[in-house]
Amino acid sequence: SAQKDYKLWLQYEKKTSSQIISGYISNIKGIVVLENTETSKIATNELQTALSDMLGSKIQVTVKTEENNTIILGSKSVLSPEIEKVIGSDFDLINDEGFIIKTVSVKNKNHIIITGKKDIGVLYGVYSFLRLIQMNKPVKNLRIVDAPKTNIRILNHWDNLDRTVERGYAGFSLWNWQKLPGFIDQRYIDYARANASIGINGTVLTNVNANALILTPQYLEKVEALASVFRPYGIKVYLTARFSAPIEIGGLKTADPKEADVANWWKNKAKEIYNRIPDFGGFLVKANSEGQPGPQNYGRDHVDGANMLADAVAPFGGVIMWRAFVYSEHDANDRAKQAYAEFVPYDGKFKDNVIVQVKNGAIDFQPREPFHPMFGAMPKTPLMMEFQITQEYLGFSTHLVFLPKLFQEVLEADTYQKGKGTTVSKVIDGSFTKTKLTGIAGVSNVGNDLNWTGHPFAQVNWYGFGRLAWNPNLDSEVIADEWLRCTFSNDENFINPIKKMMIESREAAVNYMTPLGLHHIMDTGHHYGPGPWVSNLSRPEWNPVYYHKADKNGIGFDRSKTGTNATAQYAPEVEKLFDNVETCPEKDLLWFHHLSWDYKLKNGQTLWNGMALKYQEGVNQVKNMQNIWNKTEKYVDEERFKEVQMLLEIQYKEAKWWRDACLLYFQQYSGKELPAGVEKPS
Ligand code: GCW
Repeated sequence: SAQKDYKLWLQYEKKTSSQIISGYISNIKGIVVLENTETSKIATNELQTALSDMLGSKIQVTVKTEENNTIILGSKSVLSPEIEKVIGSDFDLINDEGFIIKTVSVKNKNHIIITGKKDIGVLYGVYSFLRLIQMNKPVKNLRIVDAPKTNIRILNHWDNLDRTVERGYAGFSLWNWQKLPGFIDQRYIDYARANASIGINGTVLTNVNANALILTPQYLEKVEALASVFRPYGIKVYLTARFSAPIEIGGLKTADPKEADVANWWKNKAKEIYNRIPDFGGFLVKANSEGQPGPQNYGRDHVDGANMLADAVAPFGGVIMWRAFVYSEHDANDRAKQAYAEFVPYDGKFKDNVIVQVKNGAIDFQPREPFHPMFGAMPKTPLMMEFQITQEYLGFSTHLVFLPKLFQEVLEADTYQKGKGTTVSKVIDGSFTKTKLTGIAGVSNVGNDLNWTGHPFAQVNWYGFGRLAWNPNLDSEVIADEWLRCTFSNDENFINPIKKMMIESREAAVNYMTPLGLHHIMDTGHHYGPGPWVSNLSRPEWNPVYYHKADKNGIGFDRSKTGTNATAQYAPEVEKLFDNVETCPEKDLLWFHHLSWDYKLKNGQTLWNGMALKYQEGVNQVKNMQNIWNKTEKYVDEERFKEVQMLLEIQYKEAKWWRDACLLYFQQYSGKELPAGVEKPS
């Protein structure tokens, strides 16, 4: 039912095996709660209702610590000395958001302790414990010690105040500004709960392109109401700061960051916000990017702008997330090089509470991009990752594409900036920069659709983002496994094929959209479907032809030293790897090289034939996904089964559309026949 879709990965389905139930019940006779904070109440309620639902009988909450086989909930400061002693040095292994789940024996009684340094750790521990039960895992002799590896684990909503969502494909914005602050939609609470269950601890409510109105008292009152809902779930609210706000809502003549009036305006604005929201997270800023205002309008630079804002929020512990997504039409040579060129010289110049937010690749959330060369190139500056969870270039919420696979590929990439093993994840978790501020942002795919994300399988992209933000080293296969069990079923006959389908889905999308390093060949504006022929846009670097550069001699963007030399922005080892067409991974081939149609691929095929076969492979993979899904009817509720079935049918049709459109278009240049095995366009 629609309700199932709504419940996301928190289904808490009743166990059907009485053996499994009695196994759990023997270890869980009741819940003992040691503290009474808002967060602790949420943890208790979640644990009690989830256990009662899954085990089919009410698990009681008591205060009697002397009973046997209870779960004891409480943060470090409220534990009895005996319990604190048995937890012992495990507390040294976690930070303030971490948790410990441990089976202990105290005065001859067994307990499962769920604790942390703070009550939020207890809440995270409860979700982790419930996940074990959701997955039918044993809860005997537990010792789980876990803590997030990044500080800021945040969703970026590209939500406008009129409730449209830029690049949002799941309905309108969740935030009902008109009814706030008086009306608290249950959905806000459910949103907070879903985020807390995967460790997300921040949310930017407004679009990076949004206007400045959100910073006026009328709106701040509404923001305050949302912040109060989210607070006990460990979630801080952040806002976008439009750089020209002092002019638009402040009545000033300028937004020059070096003007005292401007700096003061921001200081007062920060004070006003913190008066309402003492734990306000800070600002996210898109400046001098795609026409947005910024310090460069006044002859100042990113450092001037970011540091001025940083000073305004610093007294309150706020941070500035300053985006590095910049490119200019005045440098049409290679857009991929511009952010690095502009930002790397600023290394070490930003204030301590500034973190620079960098997209995973240098162009724009393409189905595949090599990792952004800024990662590892600014050792004295905290950099945070910006992933896109919403599928702007990956089939919106119509195509099934499992993004944790993409995220993992980027996080595992080796920058070599401090020798082998300097992976992007080590830049992100701060072990490379040794900076205190760390973070991962995900552009949210959530809207007011009944199922939150449009496609039932797009829920896993939200889930997986949160899990990877918590632990950037997590394997995407583990994420798929967890999510499937918590969302659908523990039946191996379902899990195994569907997991495989999910894991392959990302490569399938790359194959039928942009194989072999092709990129940015989607249609204009909406970015849906193929458009490699588009060449008439006002800015050269918006045109797909700028990226594929196909002509009768070949195809691809030469970013090697014979071309734009973008490869020189990477560490020498990586530069060499990408620069040499022999060693450049074939998945990135046309990103870095312009090659003749007869160029021989590793498998002996010509580039033209190999490309055509990749497009066909993508189509075949989607067909295969359909076959796999069609066999799952008996494991899935009818509604979700049918939804996914219909969506896969559209995806199949559109995979063929991509294949046919791209191959017919490129064929004009290659002048070659399609190889055997590639279906003729119908
Ligand atoms: O991905 C592109 C999008 C814009 C977006 C911009 C950005 C929010 O097409 O819609 O604007 O990037 O990230 O700033």
